[in-house]
Amino acid sequence: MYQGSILKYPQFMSVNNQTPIISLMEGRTLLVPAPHIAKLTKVNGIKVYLKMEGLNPTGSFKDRGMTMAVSKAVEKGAKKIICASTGNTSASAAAYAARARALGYPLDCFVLIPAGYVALGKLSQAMIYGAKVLQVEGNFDDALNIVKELSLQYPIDLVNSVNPFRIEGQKTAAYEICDDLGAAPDYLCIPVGNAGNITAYWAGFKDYIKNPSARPKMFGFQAAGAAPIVRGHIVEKPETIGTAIRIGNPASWKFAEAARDESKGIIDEVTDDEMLEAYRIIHDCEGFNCEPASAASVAGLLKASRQGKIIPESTVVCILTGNGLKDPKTAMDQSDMAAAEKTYKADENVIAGVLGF
Ligand code: AN7
Repeated sequence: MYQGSILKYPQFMSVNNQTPIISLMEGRTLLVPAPHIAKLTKVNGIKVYLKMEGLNPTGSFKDRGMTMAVSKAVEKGAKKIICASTGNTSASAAAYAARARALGYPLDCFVLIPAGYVALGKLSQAMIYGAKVLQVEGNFDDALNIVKELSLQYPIDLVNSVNPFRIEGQKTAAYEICDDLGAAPDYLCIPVGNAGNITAYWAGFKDYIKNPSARPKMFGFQAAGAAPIVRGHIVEKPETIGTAIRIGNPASWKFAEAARDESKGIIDEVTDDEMLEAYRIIHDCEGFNCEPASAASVAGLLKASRQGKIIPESTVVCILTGNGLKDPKTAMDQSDMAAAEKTYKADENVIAGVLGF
């Protein structure tokens, strides 16, 4: 029986028989073909797949790292964990702390989030999972600085991706892709925020694919209003509709650059308009879902194809990092609200008329 992402690939994880595995059966997410997006790239013979990370237990890829971080925290007897978050990390940390408590380990979870910039679905998850949610008057980068300091000064474990166990756990998505395709893809397109995930995927491909030339090129995409790696300097006031990646000073900046350089990839930016267009395409033309920031991977693929950076006959995997239900507000804002709010008489003939019969 499937026992979660750590026990699926224990040879690559820092666990032993003594480690209490705190799992919610994360991982084993679907890799689905995206023929419409493939067509839009206009690249001959291209195959495009979406890795549906929104299918994880709390609806994002963070669960893969959190199962490791929380298992290791519990192993060493931690009683409190803390993180800063644009939303998904907080939902995941809160859920795994609840799971730890269910298994008999007392573990309190504290999360710092930028006031007013966390999608409702994520905030509600952190709350119902029993975390203490503190909204700070600042952005993610401010919150991360605070929790880093607190974890140095007080007995509280940091579960942001600066925690190496988070990155280690997130490598499992790369293994799954290789297992599903029978090889690594040629390109891996992925949104970049704090840059932990691109770091983890690259480490995962290096673990799994011994021949360097058989590893994918890493194509990371930041939001244009929050693109410090692209610009080469910290962005003091990051802004983007993809609030998950509204980050101006990524913790894993150097590792992301290494992933880019070692794989002969790129880290580029996509505008909010490009992200929203891809967000619509993923829903309306493929039938799959994701949150706005996740669509940066597909927006990036479309941009890179226009620029001739994708060679014919390639296999491309785009990571859809989070579930579309996390952010109902953006979905509604992108839709025809006037039409949705109009009401009709409960009458068959009236409705038939509206349907155009
Ligand atoms: C849906 O939850 O940083 O480059 O605090 O939620 O590894 O940071 C979330 C990041 C992409 C970027 N897609 O990944 C947090 C947080 C979604 C995300 C990213 C995030 P990283």
